[in-house]
Amino acid sequence: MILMNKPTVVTCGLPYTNGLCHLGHLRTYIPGDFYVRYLRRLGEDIVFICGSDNHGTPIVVSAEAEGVSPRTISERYHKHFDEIFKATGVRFDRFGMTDDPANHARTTQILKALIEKGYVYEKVIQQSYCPKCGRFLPDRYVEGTCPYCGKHARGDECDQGCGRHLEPGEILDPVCATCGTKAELREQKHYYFKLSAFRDYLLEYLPTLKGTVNARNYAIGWVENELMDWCITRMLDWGVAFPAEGADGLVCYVWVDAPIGYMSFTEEWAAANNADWKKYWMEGDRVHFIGSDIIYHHCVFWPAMLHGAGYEPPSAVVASGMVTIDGEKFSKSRGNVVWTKEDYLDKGLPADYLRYYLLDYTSHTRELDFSWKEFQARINNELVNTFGNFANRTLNLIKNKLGHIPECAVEAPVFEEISKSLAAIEEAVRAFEFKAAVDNILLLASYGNSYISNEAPWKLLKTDVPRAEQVLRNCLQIVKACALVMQPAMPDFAQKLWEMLGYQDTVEAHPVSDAMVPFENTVLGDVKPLFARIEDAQREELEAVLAKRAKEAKEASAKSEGKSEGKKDEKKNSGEKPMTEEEFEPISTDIVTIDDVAKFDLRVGEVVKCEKVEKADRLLRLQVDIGCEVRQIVSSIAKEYTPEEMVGKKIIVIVNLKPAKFRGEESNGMLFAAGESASLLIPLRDVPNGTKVH
Ligand code: B3M
Ligand code: ZN
Repeated sequence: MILMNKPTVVTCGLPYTNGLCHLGHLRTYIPGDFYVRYLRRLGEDIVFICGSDNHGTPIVVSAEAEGVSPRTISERYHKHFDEIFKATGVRFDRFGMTDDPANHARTTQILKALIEKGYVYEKVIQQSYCPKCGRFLPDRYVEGTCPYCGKHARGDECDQGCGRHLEPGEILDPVCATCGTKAELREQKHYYFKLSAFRDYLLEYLPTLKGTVNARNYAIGWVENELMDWCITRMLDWGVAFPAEGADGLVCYVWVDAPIGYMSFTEEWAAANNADWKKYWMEGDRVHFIGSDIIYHHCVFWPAMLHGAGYEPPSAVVASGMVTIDGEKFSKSRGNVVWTKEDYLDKGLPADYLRYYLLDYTSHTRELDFSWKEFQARINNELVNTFGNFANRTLNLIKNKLGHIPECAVEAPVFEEISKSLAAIEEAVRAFEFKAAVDNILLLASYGNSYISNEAPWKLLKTDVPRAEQVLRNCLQIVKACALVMQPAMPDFAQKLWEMLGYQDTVEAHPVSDAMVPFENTVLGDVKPLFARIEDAQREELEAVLAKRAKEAKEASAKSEGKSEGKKDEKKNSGEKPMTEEEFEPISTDIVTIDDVAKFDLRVGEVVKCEKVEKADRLLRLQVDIGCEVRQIVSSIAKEYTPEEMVGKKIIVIVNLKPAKFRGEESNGMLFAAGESASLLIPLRDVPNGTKVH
């Protein structure tokens, strides 16, 4: 948890300018924006910074493909992201470009400082060179095999295997990504950053790094295991020129100047607002919101660079889990993507619904699944039925039935409840538990909803008007509190509610603590339903867009591969073909300890009997001998295995799992299987039933 009273700069990872914004991006930005908005309403001094990441080979490759300059393509996508952020209420104080002069200047200054302090050295390395294209092959220009895990890898990242950053020259069997020619190795001079010299520093610093635990643990594990020096130059003519004598033609690696953007954009903001950027970077706190695939860059490279150049390292790194769509990995090539503009905003859906979904679906570090069905259910059940219902019932009764604002004082238990909510929300926000924060906002509305239902002021109005007034007075205070605390999550709806409450100013101008100030207006504004339902027909239309895109992508890929779908699946299941980028599920950053693993009591068991479960075409009922007893386990592998083929198999089972029922059948344990073909985990050598797996 960060308790701030210092000036704080909050940043979000910089989107590359070679693609459109999709929901995966917003998983980081919306919680970042929520955090900033909430803390500002607690009175904190925060500057919120982001920008676009313009350098690096992917952008050069896209620009070449389109026949435009990398600057042109960068400006186009920069504008796109800027517009999306404005439309989704993600309000950066500065949204800069890494190719702008301020970033060139600050990157040059930092590199010069590192060179001067002896943290940079020259080295001649063997670099891939394409004899056909007649050029060196930095990063995305080369493909080959990852030297660590053997999977297909691209350029500077093993993106289909272990996820490691790869240094120039490390990739095995390199081929030119443009023309497919086998690459030659040629000598080239590069500059290296002595990352290895920062091992002790990082091991001391990282345990103090705040933010989400996935970021800290992942980085510590990395530094403890290996810390290699880092090649920080590339032979390209797009990027920040490397400021060493004799470094002609070399620019710095994109991961050097990209995070420096956080700093240079703060400088740009400060220059335009007569503020002091150093106050934020040297004295205050720096909080970085990122996706969990770039933890390494933010928790290892970046603090070492900052420290080496004489700046303060990040105070907190907040890493969000990845997004899946309908349970499947996000994939542009498979059409499994929801574009923020085309699929969401252009359909007239309120940005606040998406903000709510992304904040409240699950905790920040976990994988977030998006489906239109779940989206509809959450909006209708939680926002419309609970929040909206409570606010509208209260305001309608006062405006249309009572006819005036009750004048009695709010009862103490109501203020106690509001006060408890304020404390719980603040604690959750400061601990980066955004789901818990939004849950607590909803809980306040739900408390109000139960209160109004139980007290039934519409009945009291006929029997006991003073009591009805008291109840409605209490409800009105809760509605006011709800509007104040919901604003950072759903700014547009909060403002609407605020105006219904009769306020003329913005809700944002008020600290959240005003929730404890008695409602002061003498008249209400226009009262209208706060939230609109998502109807089934609309959901079906939205689903159809996704389905159509996936179908088209499938057809296009079948066509380009010239194979029938059947054949393709067969191959995929046979294990001959390496996984594609889309098939590979990212390694979880949700780190567990040995103690967590030790909780799983895994045993070797033998299937002694196996039958199909009636009326459940996916389920098999297995009797498994685990040494001391025969256990019944129900497993959804009926499509992959016949009962006959299961009998006699030795498998691995977890035996201390809480029993569960499937289609009325008790299952007392679970077996393990890999992939879509449900390849069973079996012991390689024969061991007695009941043998423990360590
Ligand atoms: N441009 C995008 C990514 O890898 C990359 C982030 C830079 S943050 C300094 O997610
Ligand atoms: Zn790898």
